[in-house]
Amino acid sequence: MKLDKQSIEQHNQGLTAKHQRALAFVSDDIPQVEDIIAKLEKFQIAIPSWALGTGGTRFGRFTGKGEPGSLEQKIEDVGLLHALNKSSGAISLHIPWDIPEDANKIKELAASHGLVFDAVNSNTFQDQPGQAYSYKFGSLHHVDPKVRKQAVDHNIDVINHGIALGSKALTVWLADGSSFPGQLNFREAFQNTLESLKEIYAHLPEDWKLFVEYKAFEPFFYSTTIGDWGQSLLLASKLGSKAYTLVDLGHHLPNANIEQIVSLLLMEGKLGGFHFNDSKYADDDLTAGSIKPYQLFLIFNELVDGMDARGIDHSSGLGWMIDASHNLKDPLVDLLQSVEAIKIAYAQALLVDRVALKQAQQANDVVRAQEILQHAFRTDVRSIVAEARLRQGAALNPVALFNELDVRGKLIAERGSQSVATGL
Ligand code: PSV
Ligand code: MN
Ligand code: MN
Repeated sequence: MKLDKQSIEQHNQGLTAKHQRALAFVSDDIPQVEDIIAKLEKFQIAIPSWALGTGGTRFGRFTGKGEPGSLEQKIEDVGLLHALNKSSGAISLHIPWDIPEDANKIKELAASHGLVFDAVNSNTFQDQPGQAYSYKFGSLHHVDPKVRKQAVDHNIDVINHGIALGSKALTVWLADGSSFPGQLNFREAFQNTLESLKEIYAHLPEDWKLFVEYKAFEPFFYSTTIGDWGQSLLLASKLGSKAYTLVDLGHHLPNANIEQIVSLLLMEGKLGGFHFNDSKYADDDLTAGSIKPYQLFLIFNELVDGMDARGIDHSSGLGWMIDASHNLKDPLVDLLQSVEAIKIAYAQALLVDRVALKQAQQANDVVRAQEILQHAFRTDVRSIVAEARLRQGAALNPVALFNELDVRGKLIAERGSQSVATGL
């Protein structure tokens, strides 16, 4: 299904008066509001193909209905999101869950929805049918060179799919690790990983990036071979200028200061991008901003500060992606909420009075520094984010319109109650 312009316009008309009142009220005190709206209009967040279906937990999966059963339908779903918010103009694929049989056709289909292809993701954390060697004890770090070669070849294959689709980055997340002391020689595991990544890196086109994701724990519980940002940064630095660290917000030990990590990676020119989500306990993959919205704001505060310091374009300089999993909510609604939360945090970070903050820091004025940040965080910028959407022809309230139009009901009517989408 595709959304027609008329439904969006009709929805917007009904909300215009209220929206204008809220916008006028908040804009009064924000002289740079036009600049903020322009930045918001450009800011796009990629949707992961694996978050369009129900993920489930270790204990079960309560499947939704009308979920996408093919790559074409996944693209259609992201097209719906993009029509509703004009902020989800890219899809991130996961190979081999998403095999584009005919890349040109898939590209055309995506383009007809206004979508491009973001980073492609490899999968060496599951065994695939017919695969010669098992990844039970890891992939790129494996003690057996034959297993490592198989995993390297897979990543090269993923790069080739990405080239055909116009992607510009490969994201590598490894499940490689150990669950018991003594199981692994840490140095050898790291060195094997580095050597394997070097082979993959050698196949990257000139204008591509390699994102090295890290994760503290899970699926293994004693050690992870790329377990934190230091290990990822070490690998990225040894690999070369096309390799970067990717920060997934759910991949840290409890209470980690992610905004500080982000700040230093940016300073070093090694922050490649993000997997946005939120969590309370572990890699919960919940809706961005649903648990710790202040943390999300503080991260964006560092991002804006660091990107401006290095002259990095906010919209295109880094990879902005969601990585989420849905068990309770409709995946599409959840993704709309995540995109909204990300844009709110970004808008609030753009509000921070950086000159005043600098003065407060230089004067060790702790109270003032906190006041400045919290003033921005406590400003209700929702109407500013909505205005950016309105100007792009999207919905003033995407979630409300999704429900008003009974989008899920229509997808169920079209696709049936099947649910074969792969979700993490
Ligand atoms: C597993 O933790 C994970 O969520 C990683 O964050 C990856 O980015 C994602 O799966 C897709 O492979
Ligand atoms: Mn991730
Ligand atoms: Mn994860």
